[in-house]
Amino acid sequence: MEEDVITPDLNESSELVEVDSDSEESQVVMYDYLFNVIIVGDSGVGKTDLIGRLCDEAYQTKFVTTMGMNVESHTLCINDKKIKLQLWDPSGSEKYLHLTKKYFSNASGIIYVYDVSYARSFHNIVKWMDLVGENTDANLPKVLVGNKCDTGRRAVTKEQAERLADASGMIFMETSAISGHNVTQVFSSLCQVMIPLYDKKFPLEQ
Ligand SMILES: Nc1nc2c(ncn2[C@@H]2O[C@H](COP(=O)(O)OP(=O)(O)OP(=O)(O)O)[C@@H](O)[C@H]2O)c(=O)[nH]1
Ligand SMILES: [Mg+2]
Repeated sequence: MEEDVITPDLNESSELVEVDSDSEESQVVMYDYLFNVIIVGDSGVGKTDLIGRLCDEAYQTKFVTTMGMNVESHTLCINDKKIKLQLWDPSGSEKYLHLTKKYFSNASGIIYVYDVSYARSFHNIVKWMDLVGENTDANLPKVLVGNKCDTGRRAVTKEQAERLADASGMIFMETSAISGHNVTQVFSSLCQVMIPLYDKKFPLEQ
């Protein structure tokens, strides 16, 4: 039986208007870009915590595996432009892969996450790339993230990760969801690649 799938809003048009109905007085929020970003990687690498750190500046120490898919939104401001990110956070567990795959074709950008202290999660990035590659444009902007750089336990060197990132046209960064190190930078760097691609695809009329 098919599982319910939330369909991402794909209308990435500029100057969109969002009504925030959760606030006491509904307020109109303007943004210039809307991007769907999917964050993938093995279970336990810290995908949900990276999003939590970005959106709430909070960190959850207890591991609660994502059931299926979460979605959060967050707005960044870059060069006076408001960029709304819809952050799709699938479980890394194999049992949800059939569900996760349905979202790839709607992505504007991909973040691949591994755990710097766990080599297997790095080696599995290639599997995640194959899975994403089957369902997306090869030129999709992407970032490779080595999370948990705070642990002091290193099983993957920066050089290994840089080699993979260079060979696959990805930006590479190490992060910590605990300290917040590089977390905002990951998302803003991805935006810096997504924005010119979007502007080229949908040029403003003169
Ligand atoms: N030391 C350290 N631990 C982290 C960091 N980020 C996440 N963790 C821990 O790693 C565990 C898993 O984090 P999650 O964010 O739930 O992992 P996930 O990738 O979303 O896992 P799934 O939802 O199962 O796919 C939790 O116990 C977190 O506390 C980090 O930067 N440093
Ligand atoms: Mg999760």
